[in-house]
Amino acid sequence: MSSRLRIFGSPISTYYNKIKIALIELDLPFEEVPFMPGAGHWPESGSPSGKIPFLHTAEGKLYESQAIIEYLEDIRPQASVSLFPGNPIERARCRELIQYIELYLDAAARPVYPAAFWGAQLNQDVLAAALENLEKGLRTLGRRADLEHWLCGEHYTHADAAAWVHLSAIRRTLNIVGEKDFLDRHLPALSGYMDRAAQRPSTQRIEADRRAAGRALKEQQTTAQGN
Ligand SMILES: N[C@@H](CCC(=O)N[C@@H](CS)C(=O)NCC(=O)O)C(=O)O
Repeated sequence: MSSRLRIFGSPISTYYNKIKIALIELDLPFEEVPFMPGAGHWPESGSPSGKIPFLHTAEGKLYESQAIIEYLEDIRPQASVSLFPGNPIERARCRELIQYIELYLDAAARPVYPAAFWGAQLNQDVLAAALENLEKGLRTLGRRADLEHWLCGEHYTHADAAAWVHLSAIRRTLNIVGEKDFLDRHLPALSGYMDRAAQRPSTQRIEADRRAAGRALKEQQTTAQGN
């Protein structure tokens, strides 16, 4: 069991929230340390890649959200319920779904984020490529995920945490760039699934923190522009 876990990053980050959901669901006490990417070269960058999130533990530092998730599972309190299914083939399928979500959906949408969230000009070619890749990613996920329940079946897993953080960010992005119905058109069962995931206390906590951090960031930017 760990004595002290410190997660570095920001509640506006999808990968940070994937880990934060795991910490909450696995009942692991943790501390949040605000850290934005772009802090310079390693080691000032906080992580070797310069990306957030990363985790400091009493035993050492860890980078990359999936490696961190696996570590949290290894140290979780015995009384907590694992967020991986019990049997090996289902556990592997859960990891497979996380790969689909991160490699084929998050990575597909990311080129549009600067226009959606950071004030950059929207490039129509970039948007068209993102939509084409997202369509393929949604088709792939839909073939393997159980959208009528939790993605891996009866129980909530890390795949559901990954689905919420990335797909809700993709949904916000598509709304901003005028593609509001894209997800429903290409994966109709997703909407009911997302409504169900939104009810979960861990989802509600990360969403409240994300909105508060987003507001604080906007205020900071407005103040900086005024100076
Ligand atoms: N593969 C990494 C991805 C982390 C990632 O992309 N983080 C974003 C924030 S959500 C970031 O730091 N972006 C800034 C950058 O790429 O410089 C993980 O799983 O932890």
